[in-house]
Amino acid sequence: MNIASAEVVLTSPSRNFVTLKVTTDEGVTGLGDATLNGRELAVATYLSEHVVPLLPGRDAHRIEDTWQYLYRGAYWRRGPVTMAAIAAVDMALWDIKGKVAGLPLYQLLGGASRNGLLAYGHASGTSLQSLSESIHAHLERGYRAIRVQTAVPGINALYGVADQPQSSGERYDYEPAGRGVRPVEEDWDTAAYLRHVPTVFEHVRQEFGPELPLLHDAHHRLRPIEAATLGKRLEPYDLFWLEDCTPAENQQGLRLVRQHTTTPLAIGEVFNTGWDYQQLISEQLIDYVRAAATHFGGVTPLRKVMDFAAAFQIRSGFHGPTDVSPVGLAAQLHVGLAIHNFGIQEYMEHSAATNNVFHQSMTFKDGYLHPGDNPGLGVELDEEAAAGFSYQPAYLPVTRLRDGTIHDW
Ligand code: KDG
Ligand code: MG
Repeated sequence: MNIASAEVVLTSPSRNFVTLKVTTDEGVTGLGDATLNGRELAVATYLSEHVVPLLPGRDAHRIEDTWQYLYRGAYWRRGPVTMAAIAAVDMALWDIKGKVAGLPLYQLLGGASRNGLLAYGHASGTSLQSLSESIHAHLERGYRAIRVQTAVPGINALYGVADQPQSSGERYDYEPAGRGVRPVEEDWDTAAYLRHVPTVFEHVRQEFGPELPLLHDAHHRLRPIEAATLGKRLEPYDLFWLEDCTPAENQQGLRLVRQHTTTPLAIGEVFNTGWDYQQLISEQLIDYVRAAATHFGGVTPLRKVMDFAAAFQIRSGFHGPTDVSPVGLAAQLHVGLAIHNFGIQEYMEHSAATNNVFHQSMTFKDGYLHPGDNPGLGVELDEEAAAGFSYQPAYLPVTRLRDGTIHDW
């Protein structure tokens, strides 16, 4: 069975998504996610100009061979644009293989290692009161693990904090960042953040008790010594993880963080290959792998990095914000269900408009996700609905310090 054609679908039902649809000469179709938030058109062009023309006539079953062909054949290696494009092809071919076999993808990866995937939701608040309401709302929706982000006195606008107070049952999406041709600008003050965050966790632990798994995302804002300080200050509150405490490029900086704190660390949502994890995993500098199938070259390398991580007792915590499409989310749910070293799965619920474009077999019940048992990935694209939403430029914010210096967002 050969690939007959492939097409790139751009749609924007409340945010932008880049999807690849691959069709075989037997009429089987597969979907892949290539969404790269803020750089969608770069991936769409990479796919349509440099990848789609190479696919017709290739054996649709030779997934590893096609992956290596696209990766090594480009000569230029790695990078988010290339790896998101390769991811889309990889996912689409796994989707096709599952449909041909009549099996959900997780069965092809070795079958389920558990009944469902523990998911964490995003609670946030501009005050302790609204944070508390947000946590309660998430618990009522079934979540059994909660990411906690709050406004910080002295910082005007902050990632991960919903502007509006959340009433029970209301879904929120702190992204997309304002649509427009330029990113908005936000501010940052490390000292204010380091002072405030431990007081928030003290309050949350007092109110919600010791058992609820709590997570926090530092979003690449800290230097190693600052991250070590935060990790130490958070130890009394027993976090499930502290995420992206430093910028990902400085891998050896994590040694310093590790020397000072036992707060578990999760890193890597911006990584795009297993090589980015080489030092972090082999030196046991992290506890959770944050990669997303979409930005990491697809199902094939995600499975490989998790097998490498398993030897070091490092577990998964795949990146699952709404800028990963339902197709990309499904891909990592199948991997998470199959691998032994699953840890937790991030879950930001997609909007109703997105769910009308991408029909999913995935379920969320009592705090656990399951990819469903439809053959392949279990996601179908409603192309007519997708065509109703055209691409709109949208960017993540940029951050400046008080003196105007650009900081990590
Ligand atoms: O596109 C950027 C988002 O994916 C990112 O800000 C979300 O940090 C994030 C997370 O942990 O979900
Ligand atoms: Mg994050």
